[in-house]
Amino acid sequence: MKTALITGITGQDGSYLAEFLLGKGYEVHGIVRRASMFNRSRIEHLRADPEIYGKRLFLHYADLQDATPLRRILQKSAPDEIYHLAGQSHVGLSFDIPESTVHEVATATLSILEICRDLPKLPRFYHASSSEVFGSPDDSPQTERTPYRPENPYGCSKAFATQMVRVYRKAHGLFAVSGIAYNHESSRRGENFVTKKIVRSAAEIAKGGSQPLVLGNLDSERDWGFAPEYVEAMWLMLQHEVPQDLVLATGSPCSVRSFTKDAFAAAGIQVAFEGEGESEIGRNELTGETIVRVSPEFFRKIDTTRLVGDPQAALNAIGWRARTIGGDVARKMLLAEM
Ligand code: G4F
Repeated sequence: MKTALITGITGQDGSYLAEFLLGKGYEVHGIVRRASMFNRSRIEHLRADPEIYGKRLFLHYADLQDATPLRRILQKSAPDEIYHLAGQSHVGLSFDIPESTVHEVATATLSILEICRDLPKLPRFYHASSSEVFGSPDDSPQTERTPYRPENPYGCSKAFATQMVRVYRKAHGLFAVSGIAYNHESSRRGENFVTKKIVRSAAEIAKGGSQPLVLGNLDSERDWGFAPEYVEAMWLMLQHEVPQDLVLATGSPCSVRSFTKDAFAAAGIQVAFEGEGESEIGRNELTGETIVRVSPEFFRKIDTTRLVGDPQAALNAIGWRARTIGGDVARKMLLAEM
């Protein structure tokens, strides 16, 4: 039986990855941050299963910034594979809390790499990097060779961590890789990400709610995939014979406006957009009621308007391709929300 350790096991990706690895027969260790309120809803079904919890799934308390408990947990659990997914992941918020973003995303990754280097059995290490390392790139789609030019504190932290993974791979011989993942969503997505916000509002309005959905930049385009498919790519990257950083993307851009239309359509509501910029609104085609508004509150200080990744290298190296893309993600999320 292989042993895996997941940082960020209570998050969207961590919870899907835990299910995936348990399904493959792994013993899974997860690191959770202590808080006065439990925030483990995404893994509660695993914790409640007496055949799994305490037998093949173990949770350990540690803060990413405390190297000593992290070292102890890694020494004790002696994982074959580490999936490092934890850290502040909201791009907009990173402008307001840049220092803690850097500590959680950049410095914590370095600390774990340092601990790994000293372990008697070197684990394979997956780092959850992000398309945000590219900033506003000149190339489209972006590939593994696109230069890093991050434009927000989150992207800068991910760029540092991604480069460090490369340093530890080359200088210390660690099997350490970064998945440069584009947006991947699901019903387990946090509520302050735009896709979840859209499907939640579409479901509420479809059930008779009257509060309009208030969004920021509708023209922004992202490469939206489906999270459960991305955790399989993470695992495949660690099974590969050579360590290699890979872009994990669908290859298809989709605007916030288009995602919104698809989500509402799946709820049986056709939205017609009119106006421009901050005065743009979306009306219910049938009733004429305003159901989408734009507010400067949700615009970012700097926002990449178009991010789309080239999935070819991942297909060639690990045989992975995203199957659920853009509008299909909106439909799946809407159904789950309803
Ligand atoms: O859903 P978002 O907040 O995701 P974002 O910023 O692209 O980041 C996500 O994907 C990255 C991978 O590419 C991850 F690294 C990162 O951790 C995270 O998972 O925003 C998507 C787009 C942005 O352009 C944003 O400006 O939607 C635009 N947007 C428009 N209105 C909005 C809103 N974003 C949010 N969160 N809320 C809005 O009301």
